[in-house]
Amino acid sequence: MTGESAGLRDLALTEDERSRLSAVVARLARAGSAGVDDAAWQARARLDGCHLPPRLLAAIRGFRYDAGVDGRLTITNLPVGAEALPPTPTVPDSVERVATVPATIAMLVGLQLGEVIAYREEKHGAMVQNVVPVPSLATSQSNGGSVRLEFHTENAFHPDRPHYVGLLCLRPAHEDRVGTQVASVRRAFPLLDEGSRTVLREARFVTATPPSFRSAGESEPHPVLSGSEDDPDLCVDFHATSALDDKADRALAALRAALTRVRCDLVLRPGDMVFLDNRLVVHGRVAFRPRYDGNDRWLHRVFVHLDNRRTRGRRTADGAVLS
Ligand SMILES: O=C(O)CCC(=O)C(=O)O
Ligand SMILES: [Fe+2]
Repeated sequence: MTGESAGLRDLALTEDERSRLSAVVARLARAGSAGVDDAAWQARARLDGCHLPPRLLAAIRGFRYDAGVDGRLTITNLPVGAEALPPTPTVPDSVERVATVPATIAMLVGLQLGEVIAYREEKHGAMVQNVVPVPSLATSQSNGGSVRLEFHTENAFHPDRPHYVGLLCLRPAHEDRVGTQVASVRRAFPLLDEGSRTVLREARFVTATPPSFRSAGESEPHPVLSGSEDDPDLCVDFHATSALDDKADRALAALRAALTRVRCDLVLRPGDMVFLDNRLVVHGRVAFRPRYDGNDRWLHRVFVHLDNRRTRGRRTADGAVLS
């Protein structure tokens, strides 16, 4: 692993940088009001994003090269216009199709990291998705729930799961401590014994489709750790992944314990955006008590892929939605 020299892991925008970013957002808004799912809008945003503050572009580039030991990049002081937000949505599958200021920012930054993509089967294939508590989903293991959300690789069951997950905070939770929890395999791996490491590398696990996907199903048997011997990739969902035998089950429990030991709690504030490397970290969330009063916690989520060609066969008309 190349360590921290690869780039900034935490970037707080200065007031000048914030203004420069606002100017890019305003210019994009003047170009027309087509939504963030429109291919022409995305093409424009991809180019306009090249004018983001240089330090931000450098941090994104460094993160893409190597996501660091913690597998995440946090950007703060983004000009999301938190004072002018509508009430937090409370319905299932809510998305932001309009090029609002926060949706534009999530897209601009995501499009510099890679290609922003979505899944036809999830949240209507919208690029910018709302992470908000939903009354009918309160007890579900989904981002609309408010019970503790187990550590997971995003869309672990999916062969084309996102390389990165971006979460932009628009509105914080009522309770200050409500946070996304993140744990990096780069920190947890050294804590695993040799026996568990070996088992986790074998195709002795299956992962079910999450409730957010319209079609139910299960993956083929897969390993949880793959790639490099000493710096592996991780793919697991502690709610949806099951071991196919007892030994594999014990290895899964050891991994969960190791990830829990090294986890970090991130309390995102309005204007904070975190990108997680979905190959290196799992994420989850603490339980919280929503009020459904229009002032609940509200994040925008975007998924980012590298290598657009790899998924071309599953993207209609070379668009950004995977079937
Ligand atoms: O609410 C959060 O902080 C994370 C939820 C989540 O796992 C997701 O939206 O993918
Ligand atoms: Fe997630």
